[in-house]
Amino acid sequence: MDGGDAYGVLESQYIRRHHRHQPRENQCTSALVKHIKAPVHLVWSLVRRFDQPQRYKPFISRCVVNGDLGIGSVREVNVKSGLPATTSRERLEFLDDEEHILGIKIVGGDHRLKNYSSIITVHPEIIDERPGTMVIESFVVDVPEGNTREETCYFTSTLIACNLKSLADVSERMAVQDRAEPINGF
Ligand code: A8S
Repeated sequence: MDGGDAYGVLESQYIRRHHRHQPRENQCTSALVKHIKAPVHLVWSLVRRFDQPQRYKPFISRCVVNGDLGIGSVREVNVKSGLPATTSRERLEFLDDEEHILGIKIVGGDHRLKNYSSIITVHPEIIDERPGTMVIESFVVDVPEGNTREETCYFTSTLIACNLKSLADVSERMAVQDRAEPINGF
């Protein structure tokens, strides 16, 4: 992660502060940024639910967490058909409701993302004079044998971009509904 020209000043600051991965020789890392026209509390309410990733992640069909939810909790995720995987086992590493930071690690499953670790942070910003949200998601993962660093980065970033697009769609729908409620409840 170099936080270089691809990101704006604010993005680079947040990335330097919260998204410090230390990739080994055989790993790749990157960060994606998404601007969402919905307030932070709505976006964070979706992101923080480690037990319900299917609320916004379009490729997940089912998620089960055994036992109490907390740091160290493991979720068993089922992936929709058509993808090169059916299951993933993921552990909650970090959850900060004040700073809006979620960290997970993938610890198993029948896919190719070995030693995958991700951080997602959620920051307030003003978009079109309304409360909006900047979401940053970064990851580090092994480059599998037979693949290049570029292929691995592209594959992973594409999936995350889809997740962030869907997070924006769901949050923005919730925001519109929230704004309409006083009228509906009149
Ligand atoms: C996330 C991020 C990713 C999830 C990927 C990258 C995954 O769920 C999918 C396909 C795979 O091959 C790997 O935060 C895996 O969800 C959609 C099953 C892990």
